[in-house]
Amino acid sequence: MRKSLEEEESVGQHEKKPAHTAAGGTAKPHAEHSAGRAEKKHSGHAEKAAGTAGKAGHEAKAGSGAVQADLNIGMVGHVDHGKTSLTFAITGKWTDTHSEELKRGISIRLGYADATFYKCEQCEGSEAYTNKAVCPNCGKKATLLRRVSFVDAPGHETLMATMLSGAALMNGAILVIAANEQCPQPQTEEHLMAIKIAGIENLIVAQNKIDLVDKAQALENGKQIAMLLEKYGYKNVPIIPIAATFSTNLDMLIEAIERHIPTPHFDTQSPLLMYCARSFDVNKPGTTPEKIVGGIVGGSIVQGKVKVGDEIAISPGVDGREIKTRVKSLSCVGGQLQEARPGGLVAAGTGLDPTLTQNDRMRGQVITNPGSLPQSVDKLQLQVSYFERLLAGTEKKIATNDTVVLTVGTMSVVGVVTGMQGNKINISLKGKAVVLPKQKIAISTKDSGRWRLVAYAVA
Ligand SMILES: Nc1nc2c(ncn2[C@@H]2O[C@H](COP(=O)(O)OP(=O)(O)OP(=O)(O)O)[C@@H](O)[C@H]2O)c(=O)[nH]1
Ligand SMILES: [Mg+2]
Ligand SMILES: [Zn+2]
Repeated sequence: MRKSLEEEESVGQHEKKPAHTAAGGTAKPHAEHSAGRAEKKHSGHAEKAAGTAGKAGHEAKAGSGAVQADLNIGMVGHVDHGKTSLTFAITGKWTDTHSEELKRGISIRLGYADATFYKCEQCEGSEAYTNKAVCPNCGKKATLLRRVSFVDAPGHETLMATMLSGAALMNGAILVIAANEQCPQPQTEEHLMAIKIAGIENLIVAQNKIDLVDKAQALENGKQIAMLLEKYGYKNVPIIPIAATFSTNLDMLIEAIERHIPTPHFDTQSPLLMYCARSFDVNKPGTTPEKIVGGIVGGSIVQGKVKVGDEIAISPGVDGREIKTRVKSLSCVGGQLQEARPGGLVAAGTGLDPTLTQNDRMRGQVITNPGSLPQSVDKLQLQVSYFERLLAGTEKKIATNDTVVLTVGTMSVVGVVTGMQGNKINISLKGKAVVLPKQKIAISTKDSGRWRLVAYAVA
């Protein structure tokens, strides 16, 4: 099994700055909430294993009425700009749970958390939008709008492969941009490129950390944001000023999500197509063989449906061979499901040897009904299109013999350029990938020791 890019990458040594405080800022909206935040942050640990499938079967009795989220919204943007803080403000879950993440203060893996949005019929304007069942303004019962899964991407430059993989699951995105820094920062732009490639049209900018800037700085930053959006062809994108750690303007953001990121119309009739973004083994060391639970694969269904008991094929599989297994359980954040549909994150318990699913080893795999997919390939010919960045670097074009990383769906696969004619390049992959017709492929090359997204191609 090929090593995931992430295993090859190491998170940089950059020590993350300690939490900024509102002390240095001008406005200090809702500063009184900050104490509670620190507390809640720790309660996040308890939810650790939970994730999407997590405690499959523990908290969820069969038929417990678990509701799968309607769609996934990505949290993207430069390192430290507040993606995880905003995910927490919206969902109440701190998604950095791994010891490395807590130690370094940066996100390393994709984080997952669900929120339910409501609208109060008594209140007007943005104030009517909330993530609470009871309106915080007037105390009346609010009407449920929908359930949303958030995919919290890491912003560190070495973790682009992880971010790209997450982008394949996103139906819309929130680009988090810190107002107290020049815009764009490198990953602000790179993440925007990535969601563009992933075909994400519905975008909102959360202009974060407004507690740390004055009005003039906020306006200047807003202009820079508008220029960036224009460059990538994003029109009518709402820019919502927020302070994630104080939940400032959270209602405005929820309103923007409800208005600008509609639930897509999913195709549930075609054969199953699910992208695996992570996988794990829920057995504790020393579990007796008869109690061992099969490997769990988590991700999102992009078309079709799956039921408990269905036979599934996992491609490209292990060592280039497709794997077939049966779905033993299905779950979402809220508990067990009998059937899963496109939209919010789900996890499937399978009959796989759990060692195969340890530590996200199945990330990038495509899950389908057996026989419904094109064969996986190890050679590709691609017509590439390059990006021209606002932040001009020493951009170099792809050349013969270059090593590249292709991201296809949630799969990152290393390849070597074996030949080229103009922008048409031939690539030999170090492994296999499932490439669907017209699928967009992100191409990264190594530049001064790190992978940079430079181009894309349409299969
Ligand atoms: N003052 C202030 N600080 C904030 C705000 N939002 C986030 N921060 C702080 O900024 C730092 C980074 O926040 P995170 O939420 O971890 O940022 P991130 O974008 O998830 O970072 P990566 O996942 O590593 O890319 C933390 O110390 C937060 O407390 C805000 O609105 N105001
Ligand atoms: Mg984070
Ligand atoms: Zn109300």
